[in-house]
Amino acid sequence: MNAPLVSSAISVAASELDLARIRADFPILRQQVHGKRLVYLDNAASVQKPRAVIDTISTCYSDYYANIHRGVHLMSERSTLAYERAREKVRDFLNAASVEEIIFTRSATESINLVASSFGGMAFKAGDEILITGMEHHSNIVPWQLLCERTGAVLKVAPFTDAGELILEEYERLLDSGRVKLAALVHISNALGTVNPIKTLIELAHARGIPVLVDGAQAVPHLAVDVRALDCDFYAFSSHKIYGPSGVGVLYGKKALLEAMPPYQGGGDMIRIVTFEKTEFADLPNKFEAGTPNIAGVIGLGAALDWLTAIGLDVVAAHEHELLTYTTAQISEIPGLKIMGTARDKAALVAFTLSGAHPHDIGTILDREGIAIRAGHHCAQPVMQRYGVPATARASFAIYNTRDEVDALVAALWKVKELFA
Ligand code: C6P
Repeated sequence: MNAPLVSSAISVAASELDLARIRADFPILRQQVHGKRLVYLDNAASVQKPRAVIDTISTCYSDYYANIHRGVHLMSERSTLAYERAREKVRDFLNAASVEEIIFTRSATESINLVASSFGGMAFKAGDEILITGMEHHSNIVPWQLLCERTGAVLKVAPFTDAGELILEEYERLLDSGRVKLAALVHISNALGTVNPIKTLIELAHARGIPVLVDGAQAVPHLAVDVRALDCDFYAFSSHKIYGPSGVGVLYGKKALLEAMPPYQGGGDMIRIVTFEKTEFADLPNKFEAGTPNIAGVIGLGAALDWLTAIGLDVVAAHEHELLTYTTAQISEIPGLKIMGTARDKAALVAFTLSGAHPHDIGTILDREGIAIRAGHHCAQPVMQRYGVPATARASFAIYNTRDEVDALVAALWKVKELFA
């Protein structure tokens, strides 16, 4: 089998961030949009893909693709090997104890739905509570509401301050009801950028015997996550936000919990023996991977993790933090611009409103300048309701963004300001 292609950015030393070389790894960044260079600041929605990932997926399809875990032929063996190697990469990336604890899904959304359906169906009865926070993405709200409808359980919501920080006393008070069966918490808010003190939140729940699911969709691309150090029970994320392809997600779960849980879906590849009377299920992790998965996508995620790890998440975090500080200072000068989410610990995104200009108008005008941002409710409508706004504009950063691009964003925002003055 061909070794996964390794990009030039892999050789970037942790101490010296060579942005030009990193950017050269992303073919899409060479494009012009409306005659302007593309400034891609919609990374929290989905990040662009480095050449290493694109080539790995292409090589999979052109050199060794077949269905996995089934064939006795060479192509199937090669695909299976590459797929399971990617699982080991994810295990290593999260520092999970075993590959049995790494389940591939379609997305962070599906990972959370898996837990809500399987663990939720097993552990909840009428009157039990699920504790979430007020800053959750819809993916960590709606699956629990569906569970509540099925079981009669009740959804509880921990509030946060105007700055976007969880109120710990309120969180503890809600944990103390004696009825909470699971806390499901976002690690980094996609609407505010808040980095929650997740280790403390997990410890507080565990002190009361409550397991914790962490929605890490916005966290894994920006900071190192060690599931054993966190001691979380479940951790969910999507490949497409961490430089991998879309259509792949990860669910980490503690082995004992996953073993106790019933399958989420039934079908091929998740069984040991099937008769019309009864089915015996496969061991972990296959028990939760029914049907043919996104084989090339999973292998592509493995390449993305190699690429990112070679740069180093400490380097990524330092660079993105610098961009965040610079952006915050620059856009705060614009009269009428209000940043939503000013937590002390913030990841690399800035959500804002500008008086007189609807966020969608801001997004459209910026697009004409070649700048891609997201405008809307960011699938976090309760956060918008918390601040009494229908939507915000949001610029979010990745490792390849530059101060230059922030300058372009700021100049364009001044233009918007003048236009709507
Ligand atoms: N947030 C954003 O623009 P999926 O769609 O399953 O890959 O990820 C869902 C998800 C879950 N949790 C958080 C905190 C998220 O930010 C997201 C996706 C994107 O903010 C798309 S709405």
